[in-house]
Amino acid sequence: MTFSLPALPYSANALAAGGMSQETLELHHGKHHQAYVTALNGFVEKMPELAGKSLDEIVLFAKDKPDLAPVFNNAGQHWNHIHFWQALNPNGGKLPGRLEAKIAEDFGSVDAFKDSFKTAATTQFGSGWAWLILGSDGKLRTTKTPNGSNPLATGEGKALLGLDVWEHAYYVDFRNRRPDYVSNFLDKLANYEFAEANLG
Ligand code: MN3
Repeated sequence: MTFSLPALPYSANALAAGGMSQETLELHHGKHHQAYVTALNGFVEKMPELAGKSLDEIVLFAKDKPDLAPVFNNAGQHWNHIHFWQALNPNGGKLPGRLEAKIAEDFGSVDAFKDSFKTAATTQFGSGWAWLILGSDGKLRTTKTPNGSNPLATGEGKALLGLDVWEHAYYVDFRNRRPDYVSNFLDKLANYEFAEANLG
């Protein structure tokens, strides 16, 4: 199976008013994400053990295998970015009722959830991701993963909402101010309808 770059579900300038510029989106989607897809397809072409596997299957097959680290990193980053484009919304930041009630139940309040997510996102040292996940115990929690890893690979739970905290995601718009990028996401760009749909 070869993989392809999905189209953005909105125009490249659709998030600018919400704080994510067209320059960031064009670079991030057209260059960074495309590079992960190209590298992954290169591995699939030359490695028979990857042939016919879905993206999820490649992530799970390559994890924890040191000699397959480049495969894992690029497959994981393809998986993560497919999620990420859907986790953004030009009219984001508004919590639908079912998710809001579940967040209130499991975190105590929406503010407590946001604080928890911000802590995960800002304490991820170096490149990685912050996530809202649904654990196998049925509870929501936040977590973080380094580099190209994700909740599928760690087995921690189902990814509901993920935020890219690699510098390429925010340096054009927020320079070194990762905390501001995270707060802006939670308040203006987060697609909580997508997160709620992922609850199942
Ligand atoms: Mn990225």
